[in-house]
Amino acid sequence: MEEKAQTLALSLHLSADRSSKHLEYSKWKRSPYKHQSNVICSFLRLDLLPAKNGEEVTKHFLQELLNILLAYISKSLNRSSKVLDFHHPHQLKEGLEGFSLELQDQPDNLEQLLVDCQDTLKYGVKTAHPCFFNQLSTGLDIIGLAGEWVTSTANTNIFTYEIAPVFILMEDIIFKKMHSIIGWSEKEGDGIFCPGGTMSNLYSVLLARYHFFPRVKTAGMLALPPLALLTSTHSHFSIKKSAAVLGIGSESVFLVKCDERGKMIPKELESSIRTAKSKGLVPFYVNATAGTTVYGAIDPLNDIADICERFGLWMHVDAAWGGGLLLSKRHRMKLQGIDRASSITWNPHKMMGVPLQCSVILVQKKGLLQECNQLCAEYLFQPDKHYDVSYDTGDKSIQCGRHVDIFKLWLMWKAKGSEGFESQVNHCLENAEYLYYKLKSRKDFQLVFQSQPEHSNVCFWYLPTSVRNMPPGPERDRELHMVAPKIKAKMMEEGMTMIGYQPLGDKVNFFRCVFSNPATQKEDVDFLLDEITRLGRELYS
Ligand code: ABU
Repeated sequence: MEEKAQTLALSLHLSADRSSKHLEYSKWKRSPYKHQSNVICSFLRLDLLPAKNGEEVTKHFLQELLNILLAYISKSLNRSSKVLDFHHPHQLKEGLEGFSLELQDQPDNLEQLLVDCQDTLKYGVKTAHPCFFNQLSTGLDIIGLAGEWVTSTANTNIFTYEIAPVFILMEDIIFKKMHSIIGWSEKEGDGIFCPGGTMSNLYSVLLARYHFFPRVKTAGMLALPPLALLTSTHSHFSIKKSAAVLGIGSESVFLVKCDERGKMIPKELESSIRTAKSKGLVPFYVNATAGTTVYGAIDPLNDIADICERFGLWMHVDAAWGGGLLLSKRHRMKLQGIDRASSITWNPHKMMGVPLQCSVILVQKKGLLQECNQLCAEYLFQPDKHYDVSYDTGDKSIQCGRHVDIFKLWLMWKAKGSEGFESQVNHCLENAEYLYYKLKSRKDFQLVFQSQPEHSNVCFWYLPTSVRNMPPGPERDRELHMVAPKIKAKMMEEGMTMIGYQPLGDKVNFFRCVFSNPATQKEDVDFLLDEITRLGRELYS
């Protein structure tokens, strides 16, 4: 509460008489007492622009908001502050220290709105914190944040050049850059920004299906034979989801076996293709993953491309997570063969640290996105406009309205150059290597697989002494399965760090640590291990 009072010391205060507010505000601005928090001003949303003389109040309100945001950012990066202040859903619903989620008929004043903004951040999770390891998207790039602010201020849609001229050209520039990084020729390549990797993967299935069966767009499912898709057992669930959404059916997705590191086995792919055919299905699409969600495994792209070529199949590469590695001379070799893909998902909001959300689907065949999705709505895409309407790119999308996700990426690229992204990626993988070698040397931890990770995912178990002393077998597995959830629960209650866990295949619950935050240093990795050990000892002593 004290913190709130300090941050809001200069903020707006409520008065009963709304008609005198502007006068009151200008008097308050000139007042020698303006730094005292007991000066009463009363302002509501209607006093902000576009209200007459609303500039001052608007400026003051936004400056106060900026102070709140700056305080939050500093706190997020302060290692001695918590990553989260956890409360159960019922506690937040009931309201905490005056923070209420309920909505009333009467408007709240601007001071209350500022307090609400502050509380929303307070009870959220500081994903920029150097000890937040829970998700693939972490960190907070200040230039990216500035980009998002500019984007929100511009508040435009990105379907036509006429309302988003600069953003549309920026998209074009970034797509060309990404195509050249992938290794596609200048004549090839297209793309569209999507709301997340799942949507990018959905596009890939949609495009592949249209490429082979263009009648599907108008005739629907009647134009299709029974189809089959192939993807690895470690791949993202969005491939199955896409099959379900597109009416192909999740049962038509064949899950191809992986090796112990989570990489698709090419021979198994071939055999799954033959199995699908023998069942009367028509395989048309293979998803290869460059950076699986849990292990960070990269499928053998060239081998998969050979098989796709031989069977005449569409090859998609889900590089939502791994795409960022292409920016590093040290690591890009791991994605050799990606240039042979027909389509690629790449999430700059993951490894490249662009603020959420920023995801693309890149397509090798120019024009396919447009052909597949265009419906030529006459109120948006008039062909007789006075400019080159090929820049009205919105009809490539399955959406109509789209958030502008390009600007923050473009601005970050300007600020860092490709070299800045490269060192960011290298730094994250160095952290992963550091953790890997630390774990290798410890008896109270066990790596899920022994070889060095290809990406920045490091998967491991914490072994309490009681578990360490048990012989391998189902009883030990049962015990070990409970360790990560118990530690995670206590970790969240205490709030100093955050890491994810999951079971996978025949492996019981294990921790997955991922690095994508440039703010994370080796001391944070040490802290994570110390915390897990401390919490583990407390729970299992
Ligand atoms: N598949 C999207 C994000 C997954 C993760 O952050 O763990």
